[in-house]
This record gives sequence, structure tokens and C-alpha cells, in this order.
Amino acid sequence: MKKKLLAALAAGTMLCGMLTAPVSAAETSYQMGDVNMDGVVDTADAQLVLVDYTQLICRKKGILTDEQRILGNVDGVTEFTRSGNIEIKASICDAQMLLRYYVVRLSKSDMTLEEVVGRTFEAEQAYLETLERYRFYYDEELERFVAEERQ
Ligand SMILES: [Ca+2]
Repeated sequence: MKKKLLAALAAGTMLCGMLTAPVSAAETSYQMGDVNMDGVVDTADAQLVLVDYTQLICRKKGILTDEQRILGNVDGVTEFTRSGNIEIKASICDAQMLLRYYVVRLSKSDMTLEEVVGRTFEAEQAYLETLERYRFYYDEELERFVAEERQ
């Protein structure tokens, strides 16, 4: 199920807007997209955004702090529930962009998050090429999605 979710998100075509500035907490500055604040933007960040988003739309508390939601809001778009009571900063679109960024950087480590979110031609090409070069699966031990180059 998780693999299907990843594939659906990675293959989706949602439109996203612009990135916002990095967030500072105390004296530490975090990179946009680094939701778990471990210094890397990868599938773990996308997973956190998805879990938080799912809980929020189910009217649960969510698992992210406000700061983490700002870091996860890579498209800069804020959504509201139908009632308008729940503001969702980091959503499925953001999770998709984080996954795309992870995929693209497997082949093009110099590609920026801005280029991926902006869906530049180069970023889109790199994304499609990387999908063909790698297979993706959920590693139970690491508790995250990982990539393995195809033989
Ligand atoms: Ca991270």
C-alpha cells in the first residue's frame, strides 16, 4: 500500500508554486523541505508530511510542529478544510515535490529544490530518467522508502 502511495505521488502532476525562505529555530537554520530537521531532504520528510496531512484532514492533531509544517510547505500554498477551520500548510502536493526532489537528486545532485518545485524542463527530464534507472521500495528496517539502481 505504501509503495502504491509513493508511486502515485511520484507520478502525479499537481502544480505547485514558489518556495518560501528557510525557517530558523533558535540559532539553527533549516533547509526548506527538511521536515524532520536531520539535515537532509529525503523520503522521510515526505512521509512525515503525508502522515501529518492525513491526520489533519481526519481532524486529528497531526504529528508536526508549526515550524515543521512551514519547512514542509515547499510550494508555499496553504490549504483550508471545507469548514475553513483547519489550515494545512504542508499537504500532498508538498509531499509529492519532496519525493520528486529525492528522486531527481539520485541522478542530479546539483538540482535545487526550487528547480524541482518549479518543474523546470531539466528537472522533469531528470525525474523521468531517474525513475527508469532506479527501483523504489519501502525498507522496513530503515522505516523509509529507499532507491536501488536497476541492474
Ligand atoms: Ca529531512
